[in-house]
Amino acid sequence: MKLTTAGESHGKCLVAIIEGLPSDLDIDIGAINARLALRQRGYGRGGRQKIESDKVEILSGVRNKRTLGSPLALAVVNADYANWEKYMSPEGCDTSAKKVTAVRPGHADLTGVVKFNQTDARNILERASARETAVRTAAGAVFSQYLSALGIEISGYVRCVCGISDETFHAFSELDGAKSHPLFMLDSQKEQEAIALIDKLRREGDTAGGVIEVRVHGLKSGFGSCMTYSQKLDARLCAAVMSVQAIKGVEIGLGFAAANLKGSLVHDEIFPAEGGGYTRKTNNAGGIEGGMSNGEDIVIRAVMKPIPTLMKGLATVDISTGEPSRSAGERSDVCAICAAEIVTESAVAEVIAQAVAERLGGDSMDEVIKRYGELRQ
Ligand code: EPS
Repeated sequence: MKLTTAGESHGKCLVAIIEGLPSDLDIDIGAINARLALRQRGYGRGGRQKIESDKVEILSGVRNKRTLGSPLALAVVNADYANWEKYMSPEGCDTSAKKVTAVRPGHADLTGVVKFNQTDARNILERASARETAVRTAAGAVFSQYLSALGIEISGYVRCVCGISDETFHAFSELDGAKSHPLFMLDSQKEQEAIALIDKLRREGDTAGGVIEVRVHGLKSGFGSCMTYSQKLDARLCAAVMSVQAIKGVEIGLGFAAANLKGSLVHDEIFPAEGGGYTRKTNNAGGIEGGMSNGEDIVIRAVMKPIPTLMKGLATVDISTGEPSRSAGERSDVCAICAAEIVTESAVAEVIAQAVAERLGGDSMDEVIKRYGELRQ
C-alpha cells in the first residue's frame, strides 16, 4: 500500500494517490471531511483557515462508496488559489510579485533555495508548507477506515503546549473526547493556561509548539518484524511521524524517560492471562517489542517545534542582497498543535495500514478481515 501526495500551498489543489487498497472497502466521504475539518480547527490558527473549508473530492478508485481495488486518487482544492492564480498559475504567471528573499530561520526557505538553485524562496515554501497535510489527512482517513474494518482504532490528544504539560494518564476511551476541546487537551485547567499563553504570544508576534500523543488500539501482536530493520514497526512509525512538518522529536512508550530508570522499572513483566495467553500490567514499551506490535496499545509521542513564521520576525539575511534582514510573515498560525495531532494520527494510520497489508495481503476486504480474524491476539 503506497501513498504519494502532490500540490503547492497556493496552487490549484492538493492531490494524493493511494495504491494497493483492497476492493470492497466502504468509503465514508463524510468521515473524511470531518477529519479535514478537525485539521483546520484548534485554538491559535491563522488567517488561512478562514479562507479554506477543506473538502475531499474522490477522483478515482471508488464506485458507489466502495473501493474497486484500483488506485484511489483524492483531491483537496485550495480556495486561496483564486487569490493566487496570477502568481502561481502553471500556465504562466507573475513570479516577481510574491517573491520571498528574507528567508525564515527554521523553515525550508534557505536550505531549499541553495539546494534547488533558486533565487525566490516561494519556489521552496509552497511545497514545504504544512498546507500539504490537508491531503495527507484525507488519505489518513482512508487508511483509518481500512483499519477500523479490522477493529483497529487510532486516537490522540495534545499533552503540552509551550511547556504547559498534562502528565496524567488517560485511558484510550477518553482520548476522542479531546477533539471537542479548543486545544485538544484533556486537562481543562492546563488548556485554559495554554489558551492564555497563545493569546499572549499572538500579541507578541510569537509562536508555540508542543507535544502530541497518539495511540493505536486493537492491533494484534506480530506486525512489523525483528528480522529486518527496515521492517521494524517503531522505526517506521518514527520515520512517518518525523516526516510531518514541524515535528522534531518522536518517542515510543516511555521513550526518553527510560534513560533515567533501572531495568526492573522499565520492562513490562509478562504473566499468564486468565483463559490462556499472556498479559502485562504495564505498557512502558508502548506496544512494541523487538520492532513488532505486542498487542498492547501503541503509544507515540511527538514534539512539534513552534511555527517558524513569526509575525515579529527573526534575524536573517536577504538572499537577494546578502545584507542582514528581518524575516517577516504576512500571516501565521500562533500554534498549530491540533493540526499536527490530526496529521500525526494520519501518518500513524498510513504506517499501520501498510504493515497490516504487507502481512495479510488480500485483494478484497473479505479476505483481509478473514485473515486478520485468524491471527492470535
Ligand atoms: C496551512 C496553511 C498555511 C499556513 C500553515 C499551514 O497557510 P498560508 O501560508 O497561506 O498562511 O497557515 O503553514 C505553515 C505553518 C508553514 O510553515 O508553512 C494549513 O492549511 O495547515
